Amino acid sequence: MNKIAGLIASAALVTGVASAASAQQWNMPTPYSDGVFHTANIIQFAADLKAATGGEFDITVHSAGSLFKHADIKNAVRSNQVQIGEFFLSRLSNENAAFGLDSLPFLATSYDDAARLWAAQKPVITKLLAKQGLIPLFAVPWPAQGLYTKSEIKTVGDLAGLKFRAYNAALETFATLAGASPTQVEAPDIPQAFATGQVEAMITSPSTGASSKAWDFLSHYTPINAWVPKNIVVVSKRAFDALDADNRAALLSAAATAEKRGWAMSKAEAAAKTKIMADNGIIVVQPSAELMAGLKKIGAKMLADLEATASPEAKSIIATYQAN
Ligand code: PCA
Repeated sequence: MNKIAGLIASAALVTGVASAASAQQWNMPTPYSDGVFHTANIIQFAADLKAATGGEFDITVHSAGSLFKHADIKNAVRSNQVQIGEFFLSRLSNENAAFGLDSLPFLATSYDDAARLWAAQKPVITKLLAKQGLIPLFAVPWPAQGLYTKSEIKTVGDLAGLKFRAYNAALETFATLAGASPTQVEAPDIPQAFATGQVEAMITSPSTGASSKAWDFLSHYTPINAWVPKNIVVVSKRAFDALDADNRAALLSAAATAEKRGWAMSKAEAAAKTKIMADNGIIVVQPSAELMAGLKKIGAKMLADLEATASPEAKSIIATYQAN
């Protein structure tokens, strides 16, 4: 019996099976821990949906990669092992660069940029995901990505040789071009990776810095605001099409509310979580002009490389984004 069949069987034992025709019991794997605002937003999304449908539409959230590992969540939805799931959108850049543009260094660095980029990206990736039987429901950005180290970083040269935690291909390239040595580590595994010396520096949001208690294993945070990447929630088209009209409307309405709430939560996070880090002893250093110039040069090279080789879809998103 696979994990889902087991879950369904045990749920059926508890509830005594039969339910009204419109009752829906969905499972939703997510990658990040319960303390992370994305997860809190999704738990609220599930609660809103349940309340709006008088308890009929019930989504069980399986956070922190507990049901499916992050790398497997998209395919779990695609293959209808679960109806809905969340993942870090730019992880799909290996399928098409269109998915990865929100992680391209210094292309979109503010929430306004991120909103414009998402407006350009959404119609294109909606088409790409439709080919896989997936429908995007909503996307929520992380706060802008900053630099975490064990000493002050004054120039790109100071990053040379550092063992660097990465979470996707773009960050791996960025770290490599900065002379560092990247290793992929999932967010819930960050404390362990630093504790064992597997990594010694990272780029992530103040949210993840605080949720992984960065003060336990490093000392400096430099808000370079390098990009504003997003999580996306997708639903299987088959599961969506099987919903009755009321449940479908309730799902779309809860998703629209969650998207709005998620962006607002994200905007409140950067300052609040930077303060928590400072309160716990992290030294917050404003980046030097020299560091920013060096990092932006790497970003410009990555954009030029991408424009030389990218898919037509990715190019069209960049053109739309830069025209607006
Ligand atoms: N936190 C996640 C993705 C981006 C972010 O801010 C992570 O570090 O894995």
